[in-house]
Amino acid sequence: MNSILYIFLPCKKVYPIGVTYLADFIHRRKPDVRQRILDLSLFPQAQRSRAVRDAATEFKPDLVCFSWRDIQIFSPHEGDSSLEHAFNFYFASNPLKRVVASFAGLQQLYRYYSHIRAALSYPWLIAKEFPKAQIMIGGGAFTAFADQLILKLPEGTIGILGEGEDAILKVIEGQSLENERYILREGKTVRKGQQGAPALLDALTVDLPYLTSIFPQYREYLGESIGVQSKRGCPYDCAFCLYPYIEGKRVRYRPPSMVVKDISQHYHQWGARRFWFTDAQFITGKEAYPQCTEILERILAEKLELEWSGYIRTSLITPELAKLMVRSGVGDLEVAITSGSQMVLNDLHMGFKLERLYDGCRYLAEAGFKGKVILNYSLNSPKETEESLLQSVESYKKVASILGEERVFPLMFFLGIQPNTDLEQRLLEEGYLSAGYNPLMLTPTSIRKLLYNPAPLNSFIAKACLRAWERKEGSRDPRKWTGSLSQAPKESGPYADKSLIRGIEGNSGRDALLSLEEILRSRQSLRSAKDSSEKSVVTPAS
Ligand code: B12
Ligand code: SF4
Repeated sequence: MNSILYIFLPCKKVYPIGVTYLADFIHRRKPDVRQRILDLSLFPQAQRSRAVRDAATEFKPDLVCFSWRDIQIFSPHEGDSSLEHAFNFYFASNPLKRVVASFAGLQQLYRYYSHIRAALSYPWLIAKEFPKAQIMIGGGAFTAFADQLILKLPEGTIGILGEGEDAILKVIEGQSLENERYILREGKTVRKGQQGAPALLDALTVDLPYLTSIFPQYREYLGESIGVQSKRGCPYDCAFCLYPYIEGKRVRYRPPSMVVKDISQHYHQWGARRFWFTDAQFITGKEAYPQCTEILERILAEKLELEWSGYIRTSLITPELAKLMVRSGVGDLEVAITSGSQMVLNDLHMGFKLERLYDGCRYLAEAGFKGKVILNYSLNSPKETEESLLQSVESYKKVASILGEERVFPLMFFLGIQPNTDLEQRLLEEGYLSAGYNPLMLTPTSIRKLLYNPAPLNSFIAKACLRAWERKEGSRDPRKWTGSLSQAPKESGPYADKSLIRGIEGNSGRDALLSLEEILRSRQSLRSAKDSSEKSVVTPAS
């Protein structure tokens, strides 16, 4: 095979780092293979089929590699108005609000299904109009839902779970995929392979001039946050998380010099100033300290004046690392505290101590950190009680007292149940989910289950959230996106995940926590008043 067309399936505009790494990897090993990257998010929906057809006609690829990054549009967090509609639909006491929410919910369901249908139509277009081309597909969303999606794709499509470098190379060379995580449908049978040793990342760098030549749309990303991967894999076991399933548990590091070379090329050649470490976890443990430290030191040594962010375990930040982070340009951070109860955290196998998380925040404050911290709470996790909810409110107050209230933005980020996670397994065993359920099939009942917020605590958590969101004048979802350029969200600050901006702007998470505290305290005082009146009735007889 001599030519590869990469097609990044439409999603909210985000730098398509995965396909850039794949194309670069192939180019280093097979410089004669012609390659082209097409990012469909940058076209209005009505022009996407034509863009696929035109690119395939002009480029004549032997191999078409589809990259499917996102499917989830029902996000379980308050940056997304679908959570508010869902809560209004299930919990609002005003029937009118329920009716309005049901219409909004229907619209969102329609968008969700059309998004999936449209994404599937492009591989079908290639299969019908360019039958000689081999089709491959991979990416985060494909990996998450491979079992369901492979059944909807043209027969013969090679699906790859997780990283795709070696698999694509093998397909071009005509080698067997037996040691890769492939999935393939033959009629009604689905075949799967298991990855042997995962690739080491010691040679992964990006040749930016080459990339620029095969990705003419790169200009649309000038000024955007650029993804950089410094390692793959996460050794933790957080019950709800899919990342170790996607990337593996074994951590593989890229040499810091190569990571910073990537950054520096984008900095000097494209003028990029904002970077996002796309690692499942930037600080994966103490073993990662030397690599993280060297990356940050090199950013400083090369005098790159940039802003960076990523998923960071605050509990692993040391005073030295905090200083380096701040000096090298760390921007806003998203910290998954999840709960203020150590018992709830332990039950979710989060593998960190709250005290260490507070220490990390303290070190950042001492180092002069001036960014925002989004503090994600997954209220109503398994083992949650009224007491543990109050502990979560306290934990917010504690972090706010360390970093300053004006910097800390709690965000309600309910547990979303994802396939191939411990949480899903546990809920299947408990009968909360039924075996064989389809995670892509959204109905009012399944949404209620998948946005994990079970009884008995659900109703007053929802009440607290709705109360807070109403105060902020209801739903104003700034994420007007269809992927088309004209409707791309306006620059709203340095944070890479623009969908979370809504939660920051309104700071409604703080109100939700404080409302929850109010509700819980009044329940407690009602209970103790009831107890004491019962006691006073009982006392004379005893
Ligand atoms: C970093 C990250 C983010 C960052 C991105 C920052 C940035 N500037 O790039 C932020 C925080 C902004 C973010 C946001 C969101 N994310 Co995100 N994100 C990730 C994360 C951790 C890494 C993605 C990444 O860039 N990896 C590094 C690159 C190199 O890998 P890659 O793109 O996956 O490509 C590799 C493979 O997938 C494969 N591959 C890719 N394409 C192809 C094609 C072929 C043919 C083959 C063979 C292989 C292949 O090979 C590539 C190289 O090895 C993943 C989870 C994970 N661990 O993978 C979630 C993930 C991709 N995100 C996810 C989601 C849902 C979102 C959001 C939509 C969440 C939300 N509801 O708000 C948003 C919006 C994203 C957007 N479009 O704007 C989901 C997608 C699955 C799903 N349920 O749909 C994931 C998988 C997390 C999860 N929930 O499990 N995200
Ligand atoms: S939540 Fe973070 S630390 Fe936990 S398993 Fe997922 S990526 Fe790793």
